[in-house]
Amino acid sequence: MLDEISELISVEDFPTARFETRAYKKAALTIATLQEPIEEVYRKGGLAALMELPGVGKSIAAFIEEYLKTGKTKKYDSLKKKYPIDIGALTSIQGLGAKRAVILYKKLGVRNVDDLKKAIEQHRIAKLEGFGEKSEEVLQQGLAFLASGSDRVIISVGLPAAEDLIAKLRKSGLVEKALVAGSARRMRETIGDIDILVISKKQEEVMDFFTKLPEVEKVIAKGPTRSAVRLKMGLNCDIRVLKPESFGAAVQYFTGSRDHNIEVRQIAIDKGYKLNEYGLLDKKGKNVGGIEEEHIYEKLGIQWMPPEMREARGEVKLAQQHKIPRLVELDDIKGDLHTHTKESDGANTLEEMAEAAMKLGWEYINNTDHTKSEPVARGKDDKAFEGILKKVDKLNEKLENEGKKFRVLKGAECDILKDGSLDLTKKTLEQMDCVVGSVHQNTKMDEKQMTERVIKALDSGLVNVLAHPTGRIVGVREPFKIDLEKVAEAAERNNVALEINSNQRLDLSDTNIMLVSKYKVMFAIDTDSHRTLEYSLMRYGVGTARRGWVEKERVINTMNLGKLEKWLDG
Ligand code: DGT
Ligand code: CA
Ligand code: CA
Ligand code: ZN
Repeated sequence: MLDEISELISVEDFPTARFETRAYKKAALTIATLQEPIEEVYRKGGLAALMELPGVGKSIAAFIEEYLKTGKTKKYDSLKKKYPIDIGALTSIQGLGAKRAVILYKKLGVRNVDDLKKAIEQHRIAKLEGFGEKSEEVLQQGLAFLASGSDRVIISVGLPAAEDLIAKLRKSGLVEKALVAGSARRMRETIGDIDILVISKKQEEVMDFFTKLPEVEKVIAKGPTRSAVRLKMGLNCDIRVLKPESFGAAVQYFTGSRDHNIEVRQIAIDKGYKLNEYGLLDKKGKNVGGIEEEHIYEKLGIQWMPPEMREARGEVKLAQQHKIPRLVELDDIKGDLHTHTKESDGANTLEEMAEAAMKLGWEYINNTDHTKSEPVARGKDDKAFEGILKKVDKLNEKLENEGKKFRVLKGAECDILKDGSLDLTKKTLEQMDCVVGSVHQNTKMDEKQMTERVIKALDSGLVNVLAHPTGRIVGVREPFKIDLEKVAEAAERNNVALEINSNQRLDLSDTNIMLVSKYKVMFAIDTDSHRTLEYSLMRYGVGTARRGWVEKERVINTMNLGKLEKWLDG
């Protein structure tokens, strides 16, 4: 509600509209990142406790109180009366901000995504003043992207949901084994449905238990060995109860991918076996598969490989030659080179970010607040960075005095401007340990321009990591056009690591990682955390790296601090 209000006020022009837009946005962020529900905060401390929250003043505290007491607010209702539009959904479309959404409502009566679709089909946006053919095309693309992503969810939402279900099954005491298979086990960037496999002697009880879980919205099918449900979170979930002697074959089969399975099955046939989800059958029809999927691969004379590799991209051939690489693992990660604090658009202080990283056993983080061309993210100029760098020094001193083996590196997430220049002076950047360069704005250039822009920044010799190299956000924003091979060449030449962003971007993607891996380029797997809780996203960056066959030696933040510093200086 706070977010929607912020969007709607942003189109108003009363004197304090800009101020209020920011205030509501900030309060929304605060509440979204609270460690406990807002109801709790209010129950324990009333209005006063609300007002102690960062970014919550008197009027927003009153607003929250009104909402908690009555379930609605006058402010929201009156704004919705004035603009009866689905502002959240409309502004999630790439190329459509609140101002233009309101114009579309006033001129064409567009209230929601469906209306927008119709307006585009009828070519009404192309004819609208201030929009035109190009705008219509951009919106059409935005819509297409929304549609293609709408029935899949990002791995960082899908996998935890699957793991919660697994935990409940294990706790029920009804199953001997339970695991997640399918695309979630392969760490695919989006998940179409969750596949769960269990071994149990109590088939019917398992199915009763599972279909009655509070997460279940409706039961699609229910049988003794297989059920399918619709979860409230918006995904379907398949569950299969298996016999122990089939488990290995079933895990192999249902982990997929389909194309990988086709290649494996061919090998089985060539060796005189029959392979299906029930077992690996020899010529006499005897199941020689086993309880673990390793047995299946072993019997077929091919090396077991991590699920992330099973996409029919050459891994089966490699496994036949017993040349499966040792991929980077979450445990190899020693720190995070892209993190934000309250100083710009993050939710935690530098101390809190450092403290949380230490708890994970990391040796360092790089403090990378935004630069001035990102005013929405409260980006900082050279002068402000002077202060930030001093703060980092001070914190490091304190940590050292406390005998903690942890270091905060001095950095910035420095905008790469339209012409390829950097958003801070050389003098400032040279004082930093690790500069992360990012393209955030003017992304609608052609491929040649964008490639030149990024290469110019890398050739400056001032950048250490190129953040989210294609600018995409999964399910939200398509990648911009850029020649990644040329960028990789420049990165190799300049000793710049390419980022694998673990946040909602997952950028580089698995296939792009493979594309640039032809070059001797290094990677940095970062969380781009805007709050301590987001450190937990690291596993998805690692998963994406593994899907791109990345080995530990290629990832700079698997190095210990001393080695990393040498690399950054080199
Ligand atoms: P998703 O759900 O779209 O994110 O992707 P998956 O890979 O989880 O696909 P899903 O849920 O349809 O099926 C799970 C696994 O079962 C799949 O990865 C491989 C296996 N599988 C399903 N259908 C077939 C098939 O027709 N042939 C073969 N060989 N395997 C299949
Ligand atoms: Ca699936
Ligand atoms: Ca499935
Ligand atoms: Zn960032």
